[in-house]
Amino acid sequence: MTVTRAVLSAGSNIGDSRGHLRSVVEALDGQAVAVSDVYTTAPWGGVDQDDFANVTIIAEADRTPEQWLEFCRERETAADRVREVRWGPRTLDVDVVTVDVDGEPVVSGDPDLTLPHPRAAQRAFVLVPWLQIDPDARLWTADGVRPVAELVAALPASETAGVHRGDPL
Ligand code: PH2
Ligand code: MG
Ligand code: MG
Repeated sequence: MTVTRAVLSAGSNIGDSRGHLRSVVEALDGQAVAVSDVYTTAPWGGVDQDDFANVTIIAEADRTPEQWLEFCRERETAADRVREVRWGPRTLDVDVVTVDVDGEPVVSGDPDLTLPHPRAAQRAFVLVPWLQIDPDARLWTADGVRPVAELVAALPASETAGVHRGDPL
């Protein structure tokens, strides 16, 4: 058995967003080690749409990276996710941000599961909630392993200004 540690980012801006986010934690069934509060976040990616509710989750289980992805896809399907506009509105999006195996980050260019998530370092809606639950978090980037706190500090104010901490899930 190999216990791996995954950082997952979940977002929703259609329907019962808190309920959709809660469904992810419930499905983890005790495998969630930490769950951030729910952040209200301005849409990232240039599509005009409602704000998102976002959480970042740290989970540990005997799952491979592919099995973490499968878990995410199952949760999206269970929330009646329809894939339409890229970066557009959705009932539930669950992304694998990082997976650590034996304390080392998995680095993969596989187009089905690129790890770490290729846009994580630019997304305040992923990093800010992650920092809340793990102030020492580090993220592998092409420039080396960087403290998430540094990555957040380096983001333009326009990115972080739209990210607002709300209540626990
Ligand atoms: N997800 C997207 C596109 N844009 N913006 C925010 N703030 N939060 C998201 O979860 C999000 C987004 C598609 O994955
Ligand atoms: Mg996404
Ligand atoms: Mg996704």
